[in-house]
Amino acid sequence: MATIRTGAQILWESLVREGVTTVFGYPGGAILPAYDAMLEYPIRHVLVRHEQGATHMADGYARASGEVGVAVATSGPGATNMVTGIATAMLDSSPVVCITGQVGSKLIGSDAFQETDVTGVTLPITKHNYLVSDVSELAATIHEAFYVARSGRPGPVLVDITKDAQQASAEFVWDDSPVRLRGYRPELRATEAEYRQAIELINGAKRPIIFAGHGVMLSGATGLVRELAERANIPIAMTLLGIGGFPALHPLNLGMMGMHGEAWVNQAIQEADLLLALGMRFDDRVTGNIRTYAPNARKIHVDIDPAEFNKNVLVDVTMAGDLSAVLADLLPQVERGDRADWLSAIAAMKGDSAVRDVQNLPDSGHLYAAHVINDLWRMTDGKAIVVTDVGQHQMWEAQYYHHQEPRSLITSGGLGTMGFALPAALGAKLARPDAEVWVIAGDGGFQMTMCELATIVQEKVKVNVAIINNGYLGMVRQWQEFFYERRYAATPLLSPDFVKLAEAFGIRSARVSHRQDVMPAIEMARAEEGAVVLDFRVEQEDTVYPMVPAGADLHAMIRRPSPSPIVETADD
Ligand SMILES: Cc1cc2nc3c(=O)[nH]c(=O)nc-3n(C[C@H](O)[C@H](O)[C@H](O)COP(=O)(O)OP(=O)(O)OC[C@H]3O[C@@H](n4cnc5c(N)ncnc54)[C@H](O)[C@@H]3O)c2cc1C
Ligand SMILES: Cc1ncc(C[n+]2csc(CCOP(=O)(O)OP(=O)(O)O)c2C)c(N)n1
Ligand SMILES: [Mg+2]
Repeated sequence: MATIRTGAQILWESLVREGVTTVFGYPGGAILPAYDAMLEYPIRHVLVRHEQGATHMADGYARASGEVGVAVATSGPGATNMVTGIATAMLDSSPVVCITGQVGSKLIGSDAFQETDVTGVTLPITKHNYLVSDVSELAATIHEAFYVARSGRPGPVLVDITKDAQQASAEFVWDDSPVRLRGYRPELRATEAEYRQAIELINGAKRPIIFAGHGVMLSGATGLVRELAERANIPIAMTLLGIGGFPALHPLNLGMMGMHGEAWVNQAIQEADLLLALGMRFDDRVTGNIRTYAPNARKIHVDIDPAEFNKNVLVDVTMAGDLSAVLADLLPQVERGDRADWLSAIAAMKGDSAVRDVQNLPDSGHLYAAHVINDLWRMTDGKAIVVTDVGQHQMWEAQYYHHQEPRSLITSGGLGTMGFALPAALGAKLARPDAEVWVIAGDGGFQMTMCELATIVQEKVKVNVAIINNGYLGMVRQWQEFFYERRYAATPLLSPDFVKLAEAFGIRSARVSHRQDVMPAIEMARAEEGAVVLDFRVEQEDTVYPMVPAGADLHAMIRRPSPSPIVETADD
């Protein structure tokens, strides 16, 4: 017997069959039929305070769990508010499906109330998008949207559904057989010749480095990467988004590469004879000047998206395919290695780095962001999910929180979206309710999406928030310090009293200005049942070191002066 459903019911029926249990959204006229039908389905709807928050929550949910995150909005302003979140997911290959309502199909093109051509607007920032105006196509479109979002290189997909398609009825037919799309081949395989070349280069290399990128996590390849590194004794460096793909405290782990990477990592890259790049895309934050990048190294690039090959860096061997599949085939042919000379040469490159580390400076009583983050790392045993915002605090997090687990650092890398952290953390916590989740945000970025504190309270979500409050748009101030003669145009930042603000939301809060108060505050936050906001008043003009100026040679890093001058804090 035919099962007749409205489009609105078909939408939820299809989402449930795709395994969706939670959606993040905000209602409005063009999506009202869908919201009305939602009440009949086993779906948790999280009412956000701004649709940007919904997309970041869906993104955080996806990054924490590996499942597709779902965001819902109405037409026009609801949909356009999603744009930043969609672009954020696109640049970091995060699988998100956005559902938007659209005006009735007969009104399209008439500048109807709240009409925006959202498929047009989001065309360049989605992996794919759809406009559905025929109810009979809805179920198959949702199935296809999830397939596109999660297959191959993941990414955001938007499905815009006209109001009449939500209201009309059709037979519900669910076909969950594998989707085949003309021109879309996510299951590429490297050739035999490429395997042979790669093996020859790996086994013959004297100074190799493995690059672990975000693809390690997306592919679930952490175990295989570790096997490879340990078998061949090859040190590993990580991109920002690759952090967690290899245990931070493992002896072969070098740390982060690139603009704010460890000095010895960048130096080692410049001296390496082989780079084995796994699921990373040679972002400009990673390479610095391409012309002088890793001049002595042969390069092997493994990636699921062949569009990344030779895009930024010319390589010797390309290997298309899912990283886990490629490594599984490669591993048996990799010879056991020693490479003790190379490892000790890199150890020597560390030189006086420890002396320059803020952690090792004499305690002046001043509070540095590094202290806060390092204490948080120690107290959570490196096992929390940390969701960062964008700026100096983000880089210090990467340097001072030593992630042992995959998917435990969630951060906006490619788009660098301020305002990401708080909503993304809410999404991460709902995806992994048993995990301890911390937000590390700047005083600037926190203010961009702090309205989601209300969502956190309404949904009773336990996340802890550490605001690294330096009174500046710190990362921009740092660029002004280095490259604009300290002309601080529009970077000093007035903030509300974050403690009172949190209290207005019904959230417990505390201000911390001294180093000895950091741990007790973290302890308080961890013990509290509900969310907690901590306002850490840190050194105002501290700087992220090392820094490779944009476009400079990777080895031309600006280093922390040694010993570092201590400057005044906000409290002095
Ligand atoms: C203020 C700021 C400073 C920054 N500084 C640095 C820095 O110093 N160092 C740094 O590293 N980054 C830095 N970044 C981040 C940087 O901009 C990039 O986001 C980051 O380097 C990208 O890392 P990635 O290539 O590993 O990940 P992505 O950009 O997510 O790329 C992942 C790659 O993996 C591939 N992939 C996906 N799935 C699979 C699979 N199953 N199998 C194989 N391949 C797969 C994809 O096709 C893609 O090529 C900074 C960002 C900001 C905002
Ligand atoms: C939405 C958005 N607008 C502007 C920027 C440019 N930007 C990058 S870092 C930064 C400063 C961030 O300040 P804050 O949140 O206080 O963090 P801090 O650097 O001080 O740790 C700015 C303005 C951005 N990344 N995102
Ligand atoms: Mg700041």
